[in-house]
Amino acid sequence: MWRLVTAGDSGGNPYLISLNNNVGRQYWEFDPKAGTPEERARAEEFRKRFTENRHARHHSADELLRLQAADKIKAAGVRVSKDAGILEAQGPVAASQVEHQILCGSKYYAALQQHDGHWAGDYGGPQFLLPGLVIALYTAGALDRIFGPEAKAEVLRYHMNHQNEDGGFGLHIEGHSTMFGTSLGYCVMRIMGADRDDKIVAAARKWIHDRGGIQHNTSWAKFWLAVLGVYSWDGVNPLTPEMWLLPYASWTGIGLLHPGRMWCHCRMVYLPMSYVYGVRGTCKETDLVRQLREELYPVAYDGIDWNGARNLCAKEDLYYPHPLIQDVLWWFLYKCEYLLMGSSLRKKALKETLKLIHYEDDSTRYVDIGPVNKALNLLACWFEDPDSVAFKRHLARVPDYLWVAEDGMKMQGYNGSQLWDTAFSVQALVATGLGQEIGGCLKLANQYLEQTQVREDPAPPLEEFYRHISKGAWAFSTKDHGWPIADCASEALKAVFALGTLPEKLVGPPIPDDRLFDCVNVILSYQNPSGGWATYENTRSYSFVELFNPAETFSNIMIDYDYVELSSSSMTALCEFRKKYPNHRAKEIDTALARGKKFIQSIQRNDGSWYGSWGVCFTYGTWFGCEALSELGESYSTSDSARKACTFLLEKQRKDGGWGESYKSCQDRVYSQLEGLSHVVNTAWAMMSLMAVGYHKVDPLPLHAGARFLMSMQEENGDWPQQHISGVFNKNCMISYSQY
Ligand code: LAN
Repeated sequence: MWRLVTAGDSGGNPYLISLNNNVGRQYWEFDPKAGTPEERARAEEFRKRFTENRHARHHSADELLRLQAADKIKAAGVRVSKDAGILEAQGPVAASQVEHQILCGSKYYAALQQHDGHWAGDYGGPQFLLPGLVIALYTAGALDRIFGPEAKAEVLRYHMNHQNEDGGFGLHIEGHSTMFGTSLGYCVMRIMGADRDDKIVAAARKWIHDRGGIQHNTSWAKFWLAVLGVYSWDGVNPLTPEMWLLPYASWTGIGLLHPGRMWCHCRMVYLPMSYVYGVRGTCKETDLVRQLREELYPVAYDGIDWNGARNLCAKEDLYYPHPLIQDVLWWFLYKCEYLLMGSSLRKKALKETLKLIHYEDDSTRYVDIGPVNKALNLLACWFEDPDSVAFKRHLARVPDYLWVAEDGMKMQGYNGSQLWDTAFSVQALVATGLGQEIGGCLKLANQYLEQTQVREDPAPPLEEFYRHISKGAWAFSTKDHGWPIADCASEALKAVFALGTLPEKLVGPPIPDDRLFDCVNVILSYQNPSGGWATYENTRSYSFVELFNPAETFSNIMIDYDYVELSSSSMTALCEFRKKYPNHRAKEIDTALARGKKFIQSIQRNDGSWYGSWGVCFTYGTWFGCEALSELGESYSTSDSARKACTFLLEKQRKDGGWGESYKSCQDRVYSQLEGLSHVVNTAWAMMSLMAVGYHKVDPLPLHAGARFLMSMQEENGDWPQQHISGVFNKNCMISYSQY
């Protein structure tokens, strides 16, 4: 049976390095002896149910994780007794009923906590991540070291469950079929041992052939297919590693395009890509590779016009079409390749990229910033030296990204969302006022926060590696990952303050002041001249650079932009900090908040909403907007901004009392209602927004209706169901936030 291992020791693996004994690390392990026959039967039942409903419900409910916590859940002894007909009732809900359901929810949630204090959950959703890892491992001849027969079966189960009815695979689990998802999914299935005549494989092949073959694809897919050797490097737009040798200074003009100024995720993806491209790193030609060349095209492989294929892209994938200027640039660089290949300039550029790749690996303990550069860096290290320690260290960290649920095995969008979920969980649990009942859980969570704070900057000189300071911040997942983020630092700081409202006896010792000062230092350093806050770094260039965004499926990836979410989290954290330490950097904080407030108001849309970039969508953004307004002293009765936000939300409330927003809002940038039931997560965000600015004092009834919806949705054991996917990145790709 599959078991989630949390914060285990290294199991004697000398290649696994950790700063804090692997606190927060999570991976799934297959143990044939684990579990009773009843548990295994339950797991099978969950799998069967998922498969039966796979076209209606795409999100796992993390049943295997919940099964593992079954004893703790049973011991919590929760039994929700719901009022029959609650949804149909009118007027205020009974406070005692609300309290009962909150208690049940909190106890249930506490039972899900891991022994090191964090909450674990499925952080899947995107379907273009696992293929990169699988192709990298297959190329390096290391596939079987990560994927045993049971894991391979789970990967195939995942593909069977997430294939769309038309035979294709989406960019993410809820998306329409794309060439990106289908061509790479096809390769994964075949590499994992599926037969070419398998029903699922044949349907995917038909989808591909109907669209003319895999050359009609996104640039990232072409890259991976070229690595695998089923697509020619001549059909890939240049990923010139020499870009790393450009001058950085902005006065040079060209310096504004230096990759060191890109959004860190974009930069860290194009870095190893440019190395692998620069050496044309390709898998050795196996029988499978030869078969794939024949299976993936409706025409003969040898007859393909590769130069002409560079800019082909299936219409299903085309979210951000290349502007003409980009195609001109690629054409020019394509021609330059004949001169650059093998030149001393190329050697110098490759050396530079390797230096940066090794730095990233070392400063993240080989976790790497995200799933894409994880697979790419592993591959680059293998191409550099297959016997290297670096490659072995990479292998040790691969399981950190893999998740198993009843829908199968997937690669997650990060090495988990541990810190993020723990920070919000603490704030929510403290807000219940049930400290006495769940003190033990809060104490553990406190330990997690303490052990996870980043205590040092990455190795100097930071500028040489294009890194921002980190000391005092928190990362999204674990300390070993270590990349600081403005809102992760801020929400963790708010969680620390929330814990500070409870007796130390109950929740354990607070984090010392000087460490909180370090955190505030990072938060302040993140504010941009605009007054807003971006994600991991300051904004380093201008939005015109987006003209050179080569990724057809993602928008806004080139630089780190200001966001309402990041700005709001940073400001609300600063406000709380100011209440507790009114004399620490008081002037700077006041100025930062005044500038931030202007910024937040300037990006509010005319209809009163804010566009959310990391959750679905206007309900998410508006929640952050309202939280910031509220901490800055604005409310429904005093501020136009707050009133407009409430009007917006109230217009979107639905018949069942809830809110339900579709992910289409993110792509289209227009509010889009979900079909069917409302969504508990959107409902919670909308209610918190309204209450933050005091709307309940004006008219409490819409909030009672929202509460009734939430209460009606709670399950008997205290849990809430997983509905539609609720996270997003780069406008077009969805990602799961199971704890929301
Ligand atoms: C994340 C996850 C966390 C998220 C929040 C902290 C919630 C947000 O407020 C700021 C942005 C951030 C840090 C974020 C950015 C984009 C990420 C890293 C992800 C959504 C997780 C996966 C995604 C990453 C870019 C996926 C790889 C794809 C590429 C286009 C490189």
